[in-house]
Amino acid sequence: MTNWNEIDHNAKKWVQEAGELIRQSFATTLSIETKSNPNDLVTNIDKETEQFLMGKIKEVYPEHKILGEEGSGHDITSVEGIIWIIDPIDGTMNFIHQKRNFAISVGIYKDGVGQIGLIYDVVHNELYHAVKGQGAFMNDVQLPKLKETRIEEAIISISPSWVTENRRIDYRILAPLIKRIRGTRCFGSAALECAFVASGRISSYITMRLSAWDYAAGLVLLEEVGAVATTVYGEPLNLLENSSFFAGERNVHQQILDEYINK
Ligand code: 2AM
Ligand code: CA
Ligand code: CA
Ligand code: CA
Repeated sequence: MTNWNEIDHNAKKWVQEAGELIRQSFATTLSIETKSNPNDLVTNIDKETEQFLMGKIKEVYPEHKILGEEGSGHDITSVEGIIWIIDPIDGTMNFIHQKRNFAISVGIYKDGVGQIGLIYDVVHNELYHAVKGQGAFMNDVQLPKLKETRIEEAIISISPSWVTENRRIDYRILAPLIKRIRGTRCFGSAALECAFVASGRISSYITMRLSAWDYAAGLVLLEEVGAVATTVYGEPLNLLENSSFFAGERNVHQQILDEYINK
């Protein structure tokens, strides 16, 4: 039998230790490299944080699989078994330029179903945490189920990239929605944006480009507060494929699909 309480306890401890290492790194000089394009960045701290977490997991749970943005498990082809899905620093550009608005994200899945989600806002020392069936929490204070929101009152997190000309979506689809809602935000960390939807700080988060490590932890939080997450077209998410991502309070999510995206 899997001891989920023990896994949860260890995961929380390791994420907090990793956060302390990141805080200590503020005093050092970062080594910065680019990945797929000049704005797609990675630092030595991203890599070291993933290595730190991987080392802990492998030592205690050698039978678990690990999928991490900075190199672990990119050859995984099945979601069978227990998989730790890790983004060591989500919001690397913010980490480099702002030293805030980034998070460590760890989702733990069994046979493709999210069991534990941890999103640690390292600088604010805010730990978002959810266990399937047991609710979602921020620093151990339970997050209430989301209240029904109307489009007119919605604050939506979206990058201006998706409402100006771009390669992934016709900007005329979402631009009219942006005019109708109460306001937009763009935080630049998918994990934090998921945590903000789950904690009711924003009503929805829409992006055209995410991988499993960006949202794996967020999904567990979102489900525990009754929110919904799909691709931008309302399709189920697939942990093994990159896709668009659309999370929101249930009512707003449905209304946006019906009135803007799939109309
Ligand atoms: P990252 O910082 O871990 O790379 C930025 O808008 C958000 O999108 C971040 O959560 C970022 O994660 C994620 N993202 C996903 N794919 C990206 C890409 N190719 N380039 C930059 N950010 C990306
Ligand atoms: Ca990245
Ligand atoms: Ca990420
Ligand atoms: Ca990252």
